[in-house]
Amino acid sequence: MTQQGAPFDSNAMTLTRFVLAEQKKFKHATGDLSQLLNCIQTAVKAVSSAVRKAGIAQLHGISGDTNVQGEEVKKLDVLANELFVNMLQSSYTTCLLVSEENQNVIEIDADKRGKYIVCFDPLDGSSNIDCLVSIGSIFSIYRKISESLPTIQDALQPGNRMVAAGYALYGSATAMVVSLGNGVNGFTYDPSIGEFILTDVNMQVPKQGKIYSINEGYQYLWDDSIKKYIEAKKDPAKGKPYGARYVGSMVADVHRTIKYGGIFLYPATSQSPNGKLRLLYEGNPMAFIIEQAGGKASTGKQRILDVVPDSIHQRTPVFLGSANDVDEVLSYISN
Ligand code: P6P
Repeated sequence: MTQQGAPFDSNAMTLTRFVLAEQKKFKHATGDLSQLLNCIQTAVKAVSSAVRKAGIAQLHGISGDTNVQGEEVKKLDVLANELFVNMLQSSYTTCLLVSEENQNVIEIDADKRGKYIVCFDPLDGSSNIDCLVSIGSIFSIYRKISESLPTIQDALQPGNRMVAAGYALYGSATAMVVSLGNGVNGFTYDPSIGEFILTDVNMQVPKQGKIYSINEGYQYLWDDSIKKYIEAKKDPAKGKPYGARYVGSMVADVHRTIKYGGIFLYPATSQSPNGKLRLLYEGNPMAFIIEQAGGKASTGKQRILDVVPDSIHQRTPVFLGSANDVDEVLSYISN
């Protein structure tokens, strides 16, 4: 009787193996970054499990913060944040954390302190949870630069000092896309073995796309240059119009942009002069990944990774994706 189903790959390249192999390329590597990334991986696996149970939680009459047995049920974004903070702290590799969920930096206890700073959004797009639209987690990693105890300045480094970045996408499958500064690779979660398997080797953003991604509901609040650019995508002087795609979860919109090309825009508006997206745990990590994949990421005035942050929750306009498409929108902005 032959075995049914797909053959079992006894040598699958897991994210864990990939990170260790990357570590071996650097003879002075201590293994701390590998340890940190594996702890992030554990947090993502736990968040993925919680996200996929969310719908069932609703069905079982869980409303508000207690279930039918009267037990406390945490909101998914609160739970995701706790998972990330606990996994990062217990990695013994971090000294300072910046979370979208915490007003202030999180200082790691002295006995667990390491050399890395992690800025993260534990559950980005959480407004989409109840309608089961894809959501994600985003993280970026920096080395401590202060001589002794970590300070807020360690958390306010420009993105061009980033060591690594990645995101998890809780979509039709759970995926992780990671860059250690040497290209971008995508991994898909295989629940049967509990590992992320390498599925997208050396991801590259197409140089030119055919999709634009922006929330058109704010059209009347945009600068005229953005209005003209979007109009030109819809009614080009020559060639075909672009397609419009907007999920409303940055991770989903950016992932599609990497895979298919095109441009994701979250510009400033007359009501939000710095846009909506946060620099430290949305703009910077996504800019790092996009650039590592051959694309571009701009605030409209400068490279996102060159912005020197003033505060940990500051916002930034975002124009990222295919290099030619970003260059084109910048040509409209500068005119
Ligand atoms: P809007 C989700 O709330 C988020 O932070 C990003 O994931 C997403 O790109 C953006 O906001 C969507 O914002 O204003 O279009 O709903």
